Amino acid sequence: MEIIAPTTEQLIQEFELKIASDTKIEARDWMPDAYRENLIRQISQHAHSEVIGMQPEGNWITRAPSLRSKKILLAKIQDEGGHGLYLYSAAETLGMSREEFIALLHAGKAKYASVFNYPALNWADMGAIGWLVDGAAITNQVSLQRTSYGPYARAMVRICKEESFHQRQGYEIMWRMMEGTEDQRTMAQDALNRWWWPALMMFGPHDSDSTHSSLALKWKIKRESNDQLREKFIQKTIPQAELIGLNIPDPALKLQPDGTYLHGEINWEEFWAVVGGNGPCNQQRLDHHIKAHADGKWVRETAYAASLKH
Ligand code: BYC
Repeated sequence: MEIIAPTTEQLIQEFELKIASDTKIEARDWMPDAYRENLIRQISQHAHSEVIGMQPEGNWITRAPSLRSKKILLAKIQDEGGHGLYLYSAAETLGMSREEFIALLHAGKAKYASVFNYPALNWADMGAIGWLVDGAAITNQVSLQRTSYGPYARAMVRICKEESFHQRQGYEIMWRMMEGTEDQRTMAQDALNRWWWPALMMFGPHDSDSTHSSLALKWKIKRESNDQLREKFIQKTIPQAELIGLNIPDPALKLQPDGTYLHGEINWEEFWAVVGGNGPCNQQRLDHHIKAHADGKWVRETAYAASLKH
């Protein structure tokens, strides 16, 4: 019996039907090139963010104020490395290798979240990063658990469970500092002042300036838009700050009769400068990754040689 290959129109129709019925697209399924390319870009950049994001906190492991806080911070940073691994693996199912992703990162062609190009100056920053940066990340990633690409959606489920622990450990640091001395309260407020706006920038440009959103939303790669997710994060985080006596560093903040807050505008010039490679720590973060990758070459080679023996 002659097998007739489906036409491109039929393949597109089948793909669109799966998207419409919320059936996950799997690695071996046919998919439009633009869908594959957008996923490779977003997932690999997401993986880079997890791994580069280990640097600001990694710097504080040796200076944690107690054994308890050191153990928690170590576990948290190790989780971020694990998230990077799940995400590189999910991206590799789309036909590109980890080496290629890393080469693009080192060449400055692949992005990672702009927030990690700001310095972590003191212990209160560990609180602000966990509470705000992981808090923003979860808001986005809870939504991505329903992304249309199966391997990405499944990676998100585990990542979200771990991120929610990270958010709480950060909030606990802030809360303890707010219950401490005047100096500790000042440090906590200062950390919030420095991390609030970069955390809001994690959600990306306004929907009207977002290049990839319309296709990503149509194909359910993204389930909510940049502005919708940012708004969710702002509205849930302000009461958390108020509960422990912190002030959100936004003079335009105003409580509305319906219980929601009006807020000010992000400095988009700063956002695009950091995204474009000109943030306070861009060069340092990339140089560190390049060095760590080169230093780890013998480990990769040894692991590969060992794998051939079995
Ligand atoms: N930073 O069309 P748009 C973590 C770029 S880490 C830098 O809206 P998209 C953690 C964007 O890439 C979790 N670049 O893009 C780890 C695009 O440029 P390209 C991080 C940004 O993709 C350690 C251009 O601007 N989470 O939790 O539709 C310690 C136009 O943007 C940023 C994720 O990665 C930015 N903030 O939407 C602690 C979530 N925003 O690629 C914590 C997964 C935009 O054309 N990613 N750009 O050159 C996403 O959900 C989406 O990629 C974004 C952007 C919402 C970020």
